[in-house]
Amino acid sequence: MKSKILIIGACGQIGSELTFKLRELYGAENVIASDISYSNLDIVNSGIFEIVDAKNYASVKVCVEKYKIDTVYLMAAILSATGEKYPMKAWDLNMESLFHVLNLARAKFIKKVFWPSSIAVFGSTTPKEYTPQYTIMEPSTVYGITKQVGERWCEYYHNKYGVDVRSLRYPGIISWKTLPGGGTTDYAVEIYHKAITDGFYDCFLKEDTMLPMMFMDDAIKATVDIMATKKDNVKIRSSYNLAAISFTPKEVADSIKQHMPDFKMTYHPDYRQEIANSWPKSINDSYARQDWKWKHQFNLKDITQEMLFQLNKKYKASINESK
Ligand code: AKB
Repeated sequence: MKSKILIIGACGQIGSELTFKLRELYGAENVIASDISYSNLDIVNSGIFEIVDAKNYASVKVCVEKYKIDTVYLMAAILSATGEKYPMKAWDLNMESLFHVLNLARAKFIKKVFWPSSIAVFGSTTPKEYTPQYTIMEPSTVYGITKQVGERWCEYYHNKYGVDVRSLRYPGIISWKTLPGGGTTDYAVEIYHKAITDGFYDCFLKEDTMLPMMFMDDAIKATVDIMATKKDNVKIRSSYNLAAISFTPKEVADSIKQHMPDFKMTYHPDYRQEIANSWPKSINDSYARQDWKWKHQFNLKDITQEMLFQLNKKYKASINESK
């Protein structure tokens, strides 16, 4: 029997692309997209879509039972920057949604769970370069705290109740289809949009702020791969370090200038600088590479080329549509 998949938070940056990929791989009829509102019409109109409130156990359970779901990807979350503005909202959404899904797995309504963690689990006392899987973790953001606590609960549910939960510590994710919302690494997506629309970007981080980053295609591949691999290969049940590349805002600006020599960038660091300062500069993901053969593909040059190409097409198409 084919697996039935539910994506919670399917309208978001990663959830939307994951939905498209899983439909391509497992058939549109087997992948149910859900979110709290109809905020992404490309997703809403692309297949089965349900309104699901991730904070409400009954809302999630009704959908799981309706479609006989066996696998849940829980992508709904409040990210680092928004989390600092609304700490209790971030705590409530990020933790309640995780418990609902873990409890559904514990009660055997579902068999498998994917839950994203983040480099935000690390803090200013963590070694910054090539940050190891097992190290000091003292996150300073509410988002980071929810991810660290969530990791502990995932491991606990696996060890105590046999829940098959799998997780990745995503770095900043760069993509062109859906905008990210409320993260500290969002500058690395906004910069490409602004380069095309304004030829100029005012960055909220300092020019030399090095952070771990990854192109969306690589992030989706990692997610699909860890979920598809044999149970025994998943040796870490908290969350795996995951890495591709690291760069600074200045390095992205320089790579854009290779294609658009007149592109200009200014820097006005805001409260997000402090968050970025507390995160690693680069990540050691050797366990993922060893356990389930993770390998990234895209470097900064590839990413810039693809982002500018796809966004140019997208903006031209929307101008033509409005004529
Ligand atoms: C954020 O910036 O909050 C996220 C993340 C690194 O988890 N993109």
